[in-house]
Amino acid sequence: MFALRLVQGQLHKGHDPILLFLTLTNLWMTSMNSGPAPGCNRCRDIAALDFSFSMAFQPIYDFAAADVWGWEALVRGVNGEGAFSVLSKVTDENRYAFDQQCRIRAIELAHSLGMPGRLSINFLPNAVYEPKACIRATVEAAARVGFPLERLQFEITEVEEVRADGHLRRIVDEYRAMGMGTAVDDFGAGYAGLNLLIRLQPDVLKLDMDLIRNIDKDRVRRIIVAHMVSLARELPCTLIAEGVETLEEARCLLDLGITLHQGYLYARPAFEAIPRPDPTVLAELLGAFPDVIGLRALTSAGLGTDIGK
Ligand SMILES: [Ca+2]
Repeated sequence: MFALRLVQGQLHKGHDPILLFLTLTNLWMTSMNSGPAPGCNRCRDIAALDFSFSMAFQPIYDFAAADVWGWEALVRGVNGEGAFSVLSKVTDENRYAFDQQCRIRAIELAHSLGMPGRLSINFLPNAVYEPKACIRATVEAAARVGFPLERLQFEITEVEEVRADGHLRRIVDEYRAMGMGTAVDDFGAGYAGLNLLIRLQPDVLKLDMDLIRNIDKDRVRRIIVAHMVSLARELPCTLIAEGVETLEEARCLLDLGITLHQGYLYARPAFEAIPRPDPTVLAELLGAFPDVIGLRALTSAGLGTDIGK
């Protein structure tokens, strides 16, 4: 019903026909991908992981607040090896245990490092079967170390095929009710992002690095991202640009009104550490955009909409 209202809203408001086409395509794909939810048995059957791993953290900077907004936790080997060395060991059998251990490891590390802002954790949607039961270990880990649930965010992507039966939406609703945030990861990398946006109505959209790369030199990317800014304002939800690598890309994003940035330009992920963004880069950008501080982030309703949340 929400999706239908969204399409009606777009027609009514005369929105971008390309976006409308993509939305309709996604609705059709969603309707072709429905299926019954499996029962919740995995929670009682947690296999022990036969490998160890750790985490690196990368900051997300908030220009409107002139401060770090949060850090994304990224899987690493125990000696800092790349994510693939760990993810290649994840199977259907250990996926649930791995997802649980990722959350716990990220929360415990964030606490031990004295992380002051949000902790954003990548999430394996199909590793969660029954939202209330499967969040228990996460909530317990946060309570054990005193990490507030309101500072936790889960990033959802469609790397794996995601069930289209409302399962993910129930997870998002449960997490939201507990004060945690949800983000759609890699938004704009194919049609999957729109599918998730329609189904989940997340708090945050993370714009994929392919949209950000060379945005200053590419008119089409700028037009698409400008429309995403309008979309975020109307929904409403927060936009984060990920994969920002050059000052020119950062300036272009600030020009478009996107104030939350993540990428190598600011800081590379640091192994078992919470790096701060490069102060030279921040000084350069804040000097060029002095009015950005205090700008209202793209988080609140403003344009009047019948879409609803
Ligand atoms: Ca991510």
